Amino acid sequence: MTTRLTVDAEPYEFTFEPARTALLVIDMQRDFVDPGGFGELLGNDVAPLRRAVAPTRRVLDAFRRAGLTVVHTREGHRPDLSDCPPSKRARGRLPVGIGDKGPMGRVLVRGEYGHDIVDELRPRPSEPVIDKPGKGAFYATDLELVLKDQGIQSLVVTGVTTEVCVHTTVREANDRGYECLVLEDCVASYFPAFQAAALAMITAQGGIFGWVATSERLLKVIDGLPAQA
Ligand code: C5J
Repeated sequence: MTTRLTVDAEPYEFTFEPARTALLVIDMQRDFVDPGGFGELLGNDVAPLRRAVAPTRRVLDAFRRAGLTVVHTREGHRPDLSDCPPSKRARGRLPVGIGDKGPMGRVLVRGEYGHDIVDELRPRPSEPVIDKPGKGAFYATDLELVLKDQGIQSLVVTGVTTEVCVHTTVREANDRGYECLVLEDCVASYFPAFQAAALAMITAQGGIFGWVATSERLLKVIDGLPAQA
């Protein structure tokens, strides 16, 4: 029998089949979330992003306990920067920018300490990690193939930043037919006004890009699933 669950969400309830749902953890990398990373080099206070770590960990634990699919993403580039558009590297005119040596290694470069995911959300070996050169997790990656192979239809979306990589990915997913539930306390922006506007844009016009709920509302239903070994 197919299990379907319903979460109290905006603009109306979100219904999903757990076996066909993946938790997507977007770019919870030290470079965005921790002091000394790219986010701070851009002049941001990283505290609002750090606040998303604990609720995301609770959702991650619930998905793992129920044996559901988890996929992580990381934004970054090859060490030779051959997949980094010069326009992206030049933007911001930063004294220390993409590819340069920062306090946590070369900024947004794969294999560097800052590029990796924060310890609290470290992926398990069974959880795919999608390395992406852009903002959207579908662009120039095999995310769609990974999701298709696992029969995924719905995405529970967490990560940073809400108005940049989360939004771009939700828009890409929406155009590919995925149903997206964005967890408002598990996504974060350096800018409170952008956080509010980005979430409002998702649920406007009857949920033009998807649904929004708190992690507490989702956990209420996920925690009712039997634990897997
Ligand atoms: C940004 C991201 N903001 N992960 N990346 O450059 O949102």
